[in-house]
Amino acid sequence: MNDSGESSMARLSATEREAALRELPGWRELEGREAIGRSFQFKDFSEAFGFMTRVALAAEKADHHPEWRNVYRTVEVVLTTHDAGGLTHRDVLLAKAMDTIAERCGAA
Ligand code: H2B
Repeated sequence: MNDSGESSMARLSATEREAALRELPGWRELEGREAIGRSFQFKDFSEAFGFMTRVALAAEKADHHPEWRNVYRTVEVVLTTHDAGGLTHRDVLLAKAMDTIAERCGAA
């Protein structure tokens, strides 16, 4: 793994988590768990599932996978790095990718 790959697997410090969240409006820190979460709303199930399909391909490519739950047009996401026991740069990257994909999929 290269340098950025290695650093992407290091747990973020509290200061780094704060800085990362400032760049991720809409995301929040979960209580009692070192993880971030966000809820996405789409027009209907088809758009929500389209979003999940695109994210799934990106997640598989990055070998970093979301915890998520879909109810009709809502997708609730939790990101953390189990391998590191907390939040890492990988979660921040996936959160940003999800925001970009959601915007393209017409998220509210
Ligand atoms: N996804 C997430 N969100 N956290 C991980 O720690 C993680 C993952 N680990 N996807 C990966 C896969 C790991 O289990 C494999 C073996 O690389």
